[in-house]
Parts: sequence; structure tokens; C-alpha cells
Amino acid sequence: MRDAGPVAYLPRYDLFAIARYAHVQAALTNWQDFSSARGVGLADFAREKPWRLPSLLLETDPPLHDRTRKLMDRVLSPAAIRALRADFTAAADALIDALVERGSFDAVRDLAEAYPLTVFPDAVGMPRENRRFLLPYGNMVFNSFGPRNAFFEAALRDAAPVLEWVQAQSRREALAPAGFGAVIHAAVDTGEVARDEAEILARSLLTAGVDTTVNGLGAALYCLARFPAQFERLRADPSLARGAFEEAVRLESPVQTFFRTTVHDVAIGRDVGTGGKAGGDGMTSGGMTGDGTTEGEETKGETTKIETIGAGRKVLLFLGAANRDPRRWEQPDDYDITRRAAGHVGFGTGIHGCVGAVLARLEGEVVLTALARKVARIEIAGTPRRRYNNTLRGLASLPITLHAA
Ligand code: OVM
Repeated sequence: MRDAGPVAYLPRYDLFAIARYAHVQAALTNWQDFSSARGVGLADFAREKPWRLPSLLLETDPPLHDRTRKLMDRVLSPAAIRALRADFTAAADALIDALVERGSFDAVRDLAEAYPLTVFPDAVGMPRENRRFLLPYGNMVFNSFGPRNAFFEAALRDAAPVLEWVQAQSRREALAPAGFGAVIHAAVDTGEVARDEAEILARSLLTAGVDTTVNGLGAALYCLARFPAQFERLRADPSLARGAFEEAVRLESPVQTFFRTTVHDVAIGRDVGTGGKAGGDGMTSGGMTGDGTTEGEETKGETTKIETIGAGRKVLLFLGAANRDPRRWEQPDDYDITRRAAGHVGFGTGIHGCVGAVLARLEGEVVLTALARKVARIEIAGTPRRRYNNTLRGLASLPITLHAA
């Protein structure tokens, strides 16, 4: 799809696809042309009723988004995250000690799922019971951004029994007086958000806080297991842990795709340069009408077609493809923990850029630091199994053996 041009049309789902780094980056930072309010999945909320109340964060545009995002920025502020560091580090050290002792285990279930399922609901202020219910719920939501295919239907069946539970956990009464949930609900008292809005914002944490980091940690473990020379470098210098996690998010891109909807005609495909040295933003909007190819343009020896996407069309942004675009990255398919991975779009970018990225990065850092200090070698001990999802890329199972340092 990258090589097909700046934009490709996918007839099966009647949508446009953008897969080159420069154009994905430009679309993500252009909320004026690329709206989130009609849903960031294939379903167009202007035509079909959403299966749940839309997220007040993910599935909104300014000005509503500015108000809710401001609150969530405060909930997940650097200071709030700093306060968690000691507990998150202790939990990572304890878990890795226990797993080294055990030797062989499933890196997905016993580490990538186990770690976020402990530390994240604690930080939110959730009760201990039934935390695993967050997994089928997240799996369902991320499948629901895609077509109503077999993955979607299976995920819906798996999640049906926990839908009511998730809703109940978002309520003020269900959440501890200290924690992210309480901070959201306290904003009702100051009039910043309404009570029903606070519940939907708390739901965002429960939706987006677990499966994402499970697949981020899973990606990092899978990379370190497959690239032993990189794990050696990490062991030699555990301060590379943050970079090792970031590079895994770039390479594997646990969240592969998100949709936007054009609010008017949008022209795509002007020369946006290569290698991130882009001059223009790759987009011009308004004024151009019609559909399909408008004209060809010569740019540095490469003919770039300018296409106009009509108003009200779904556009699929391929974050994973952008993160491996050879126009932007050297040796894009290599896992290199000292690469300058900054600028990757694995956490999105722009006004909808991941609000929880600071927390994800803390989880990645402390888990990889513990591995670097306590483990001499990570051995793949069985056949990894993929978990297929319409949005997420990750594994259902990764049998490994840890050899103690
Ligand atoms: C939300 C939400 C749900 C899924 C993903 C996400 C990656 C946010 O409910 O706000 O961001």
C-alpha cells in the first residue's frame, strides 16, 4: 500500500488507505480535515448507531475534545506518573524474580498480561476481583474498529458477559478514593465535567489501559527474544530500557491502524519529502472537488499523483506501515534499541496522541530494566501463536525460558 501511492482506494470496504510515514503523520496532525467524531473505526457514526456510547476522548473533535483531554492530561500528568514509579518498579522486580525462579512460562499470559493487570488497575483504584475481565473488553473494543467480520463477532461473544461489569467499574462508587478514577470523578465537583461524562472518561482508562500495554510489553519481549544481540546490549547498559521499549513499539506497532473521516474534500499527495525532512504538510484542503486522480506532479524524479478524497469518507491510517516506511527509516524491519525511534506514530501524534504514553513507557522501562539486570538469556521455548484482532498486533502465546544472570 505504501508503494501504491500516497493514498490507495480499497474497494472491498469502500475506504481510502494512507500508509506512507509522511502522509500518516500529516493526517494525524490535521484534525480539521480528518475528524474523529464520526468514529475512528470503519463504522461511520453519522450513518450507523455506535455499539456503545462514543468515547469522549477518542471519538471527539475540538472543542469537546479539548475539555476532556485537558482533564485526562492532568489525570496522567508527569507528576502523577512519577508518584507511581517506586511501586511499578517493585512490582516489576518481584514479577521478574518469580519468573526467573520458574524458568519456563508463557511470556504473554504470565508477564505481558500479568504485569499491567496488577499495576494498572491499582493505579486506577479498581477492586482486586475480576480484573482479567478487562482483557476481553479491550479485545472487543479494538476489534470493533474494524469490519463486522468473524474476529469482531467472536470478540463480541467473549466480551458480552463483562460489558455490564465494565460499566459498573467506571462509576465513582466503584473506585478507590485515591487513583486515576477518583481524579476524574473529582472534576465533577468543580463543574469541569458532568457526572455521566466522568463515567465515560473513566471507561476510557479501562478500555485503553490494558490491552495496549499488554501488546506493547509483548512486542518488546518478542523483539528481545528474537534479537539476542540487542538483549546483550540492553544487559550491558540497562539504561537503554526506555529506548528498547520505544523501538519495539515502532517495529511492532501494537495499535496498527485508526480511521478518520474527511469533513470536506481533501487533496493528498503533494510532495512531503522523505526521511522526515518534510517541508509541507502533505495536505491541502478545500477548493478541490471531484473524486479519483486529479493530476500528476513531478517531484524529485518521482511522479506523485494528487488524489482528492471526497467529503465524508473513511480514511484508514496505517500506523504500523508508517513506522516501517523505508522513506523515513533506515533498515526499517530491524530491531535496533539505540535507533532514534522518536517520531514514530505507534502512539499516534497530534491532539489525539496517546494520553497514557507516559504510563506505558514507565511500564516498559521498569520491566525491561528488571530483565536486563536479572536475566542472562531469553530463549524461545515453543511456537509463538498470534492473536488476531482488527486493530491490535500481538501474540496469544509466547513460550519462553529465562536463564538467570
Ligand atoms: C476510549 C479508547 C478506547 C480504545 C482505544 C483508545 C487508543 C481509547 O474509550 O477512549 O485509545
